[in-house]
Amino acid sequence: MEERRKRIFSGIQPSGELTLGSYMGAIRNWVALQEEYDCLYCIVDEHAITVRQDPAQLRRRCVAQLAQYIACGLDPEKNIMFIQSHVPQHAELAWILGCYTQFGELSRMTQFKAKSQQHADNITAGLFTYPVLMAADILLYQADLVPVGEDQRQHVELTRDIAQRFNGVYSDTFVLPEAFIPKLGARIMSLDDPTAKMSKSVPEGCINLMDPPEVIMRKFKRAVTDCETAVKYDRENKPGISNLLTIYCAATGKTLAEAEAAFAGQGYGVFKPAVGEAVVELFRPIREESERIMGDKAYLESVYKTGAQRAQQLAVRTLGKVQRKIGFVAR
Ligand code: ATP
Ligand code: LTN
Repeated sequence: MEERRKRIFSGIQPSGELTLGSYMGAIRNWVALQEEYDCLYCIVDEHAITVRQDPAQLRRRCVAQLAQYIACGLDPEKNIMFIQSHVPQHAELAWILGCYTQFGELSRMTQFKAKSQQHADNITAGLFTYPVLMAADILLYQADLVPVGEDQRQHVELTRDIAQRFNGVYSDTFVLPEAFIPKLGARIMSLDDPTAKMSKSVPEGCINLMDPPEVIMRKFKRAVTDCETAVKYDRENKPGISNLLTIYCAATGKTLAEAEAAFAGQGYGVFKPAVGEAVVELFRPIREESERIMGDKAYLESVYKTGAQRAQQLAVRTLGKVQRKIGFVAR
């Protein structure tokens, strides 16, 4: 029998512009993995509405994000690329899995704690159960690997726990997924505050994939660092410079030792613009290609419609199996 190729699922919320963080932590690996795996790459609009979104912006960002995925090098022929809300099985499975998830487990999620502080006036049930929807995304497609940044590790672990629990009660149903986290760039820090994660919902200190070169250069020149001069990696004592070194190495393919040697004795005035230039060159073709693709709305529509159809074919199988196992009457 032909062996099934390993499957990958990942997604990003259209809750803001794609950032250097999401590129280094996630998308770069998606591109690298597309040759060897069967991949589904999603735009998770249902996750985005766990905090308030402007409807027109949300609609625009979903399509722009798809164009940016493609511009980053994801091939819609090789991968299934779609919008989460176009495949209703995600929400259906999430409801079921929510009945196999403990309140205590969700209360421990660090992203929930952080977001409920950020949105103290709007802590919704959706924000709380967000990780259950993420588990549904992953388990619906029997994904083996989930390429994400470090901040999502806890959610993937929870997904495993839910899957294992369900399998234990009803016999093997779900593949147990694993997080796939890059060695370099798994946690890019804010340029304004190198002790906080670079995050698209906090625009200060954030580099966007679509930022023009002069904006990228300005943000890097202003990046917060320490008041020494040596370009040396020391996460404890020099978090700003260490973050810039990580970005430089991830953008150029150099090792930390090579980068330190290249800037020995040169000071931050030379180093910071060099990091900016490396990122400008990395993003330039992506930005240009993305602008081109955005001009072809019919093409983008055909990609997300085909993607949703292909995804749904896989999703109905898992959902049907789950419904049977838990005792729902067949339709
Ligand atoms: P938000 O600010 O809305 O929480 P975000 O900027 O954290 O958004 P997400 O949509 O939550 O971005 O994340 C998209 C993907 O990029 C996830 O796999 C996440 O782990 C990864 N990622 C996000 N920020 C970073 C970062 N600073 N460094 C590395 N990976 C990141
Ligand atoms: N929670 C993720 C986005 C996300 C996701 C997923 C990632 C939603 N569903 C499934 C991987 C697999 C985040 O980036 N904040």
